[in-house]
Formats: sequence, C-alpha cells, structure tokens
Amino acid sequence: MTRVHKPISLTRYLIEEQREKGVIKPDLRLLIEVVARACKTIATQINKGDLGGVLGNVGSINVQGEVQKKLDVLSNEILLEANEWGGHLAAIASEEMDDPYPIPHRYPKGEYLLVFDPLDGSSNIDVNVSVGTIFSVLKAPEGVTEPKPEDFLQPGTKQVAAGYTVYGPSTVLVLTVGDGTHMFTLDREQGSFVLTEMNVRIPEDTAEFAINMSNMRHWEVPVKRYIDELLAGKTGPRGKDFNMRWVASMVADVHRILTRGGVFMYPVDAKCRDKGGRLRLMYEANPMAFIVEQAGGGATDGHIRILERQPLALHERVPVFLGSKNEVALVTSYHRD
Ligand code: AFP
Repeated sequence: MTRVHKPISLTRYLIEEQREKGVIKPDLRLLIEVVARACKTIATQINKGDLGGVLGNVGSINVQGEVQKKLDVLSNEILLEANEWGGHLAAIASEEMDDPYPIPHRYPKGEYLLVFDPLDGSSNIDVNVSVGTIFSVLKAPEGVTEPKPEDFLQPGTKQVAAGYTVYGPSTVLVLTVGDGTHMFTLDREQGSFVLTEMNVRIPEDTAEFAINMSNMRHWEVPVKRYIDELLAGKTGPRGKDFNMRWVASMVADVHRILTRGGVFMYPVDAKCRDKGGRLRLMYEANPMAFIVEQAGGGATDGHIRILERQPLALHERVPVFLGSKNEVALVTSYHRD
C-alpha cells in the first residue's frame, strides 16, 4: 500500500479518474461525492452520541426482521435525502427498506442504481464501537427509467463503484471504481475526505482470522475443519499460531483486513441455513468483495466468487469468506473436498 504525503482530496482523485484516466463518467463522480457528503453528515450524528439523543431503538422492525436503531433510520434518511435530487440516479435500494425507493418525479433521473446498508454493525452503536455505511453502484438496465426490484439483481461483477465509510476513531472512506482500492480520511477541520492510503494491498498470507466462534456448534464440516486447523496452531497441520478478532461490525473487520491482512468468515450454519446465510449479498457481500478483490484479496461464498453470484432477490443472504487470498482459497477448497 502506498502512503500518500501530498494532500489529494476525494474530489481531486475523482476528477483525475474521470478526466485523465477516463475510468468514470462525470455523473458517477457526482454520485460518489454525494454519498461521501452524506457519510460526513452521518459521522457528525454518530459523534454526538448520547448528547444528540441518537442512541437506542426506534421500536420498529426492518425488512431483515431486525430491531431498528434510531441511527439506522436517521442514516437511511440522510442518504435518501442527499441522493434523490442530484439527477444521476434511476432508483435506490436500502437494506432498511422492503422495496426500492423510486426517484421522485419532480427530480431528473440518471442511469445509476445506488444500493446501501446505511449503518452496518448498528448493534455496536450503543456500546461506542465502530460502525459503517456500505454502498454499491450499478447501472440501470438500458432503457429502464422506473427500475423494479429485478433490475437491481445484477452480479457483483457489474458494479461500477463500491465503498464503505468506517466511523471509528477517525472516519475513513474506502472506495473502488475498479481502479484499485483507496482510503480517504475525513479531515474534520477542512470538512473533506483526503487520500491517505493509495492502492491498498491485502497480504496474501495471514495469521489472523475473524469469525463469530459462538456459532461453532452450528457450522458445517468444511468450516469446522478449517477453524480446528487454525486453532491447533504450531502443533497442528498449519504449523503456526493464529490470532482471532471479531468486532461484529463487518466494516470494522474488513477495514482491519485491508490494513493488515486476515480472513473474515460468516458461513452459512444451522442457525441461518433457511435464510441462506447471515450477510446480505447486495448490501454487504458484493461491495466488500469488489473492494477486497481490487486490493488483491479473495472473496467467495465457499464455492464461487461472490461477485459471480447471480442475485435472486434484493435482500438475499449469502455465506461470506473474504480477505487474504491464500486463506480464502484454502477454506473454499475445503468446501469442494
Ligand atoms: P447489525 O447491523 O445488525 O449489527 O449486523 C451486523 C452484521 O451484518 C455485520 O456487520 C457483522 O459482521 C455481523 O452482522 C455480525 O453478526 P453476529 O452478531 O452474528 O456476530
């Protein structure tokens, strides 16, 4: 990974991707800037914590069957309000909403579809642990001006941009437009995201894994086998000790993996088999897989690349294995055995 010394703002980075490299169109640049602006607003709300009266539940249940936090609802509203009027979107889908949000008729429409998890890891909010916003951008099918849920069902390889913002000790936006993965840290005094890590590379090997071990008794054989081998450490078949971390906030776990390597797993298990997994394909797995692959890592569902899965439903759930390439390849090979 290249540490950046000369300050380059997100705006300048995007303009260069558009003007000099021709990687993105002006509308996509604007879209990403608007999402980044919304993330700044969300960061401000999160920072207020108890003083802002934003902690706790609203009492409603979302489409995922989860109790909504005040900040889940607020973050969703911030992202919708920021993105609906710019003219670059055809529709929006959110993990917090049953159906896609159509762009109101009073605003112009564009060619992109925006998909987001407004506040991932929100069970961590009340205990002041890192949470994040995850987003993915697709193109609306040719000629479609009123996108329906099925218009969003495109494999992750079709994403034209993906990113997340982690609200931690500092607020960091991680972005890919298919030209590497880059990190931008929020400079609160300037009010802008500044490029701080360019071309992030995930080490191919690692001695760190992330999984919710409390689900161990529900796992399937390949995952049990893989984790048993890691836990056996130096005396086992892997011949080295492994460390474990689990924040229970995918953005924070993936951010650690982008920073120092590791393998993140949320397999399908007996508890979530009927749903297909725990994590959502469109809102979590696909954008993270794009980001991780662009940083030289791997991302599978235990069988195939996540990015190659054909989504069957907007809120579909999938097993996820991502991070350091060689470990992802190994655990995937155990599923084939
Ligand atoms: P919440 O947004 O409901 O907190 O879920 C977070 C999440 O989708 C993902 O960010 C975590 O990796 C995973 O779920 C944690 O799941 P467990 O609570 O089962 O460990």
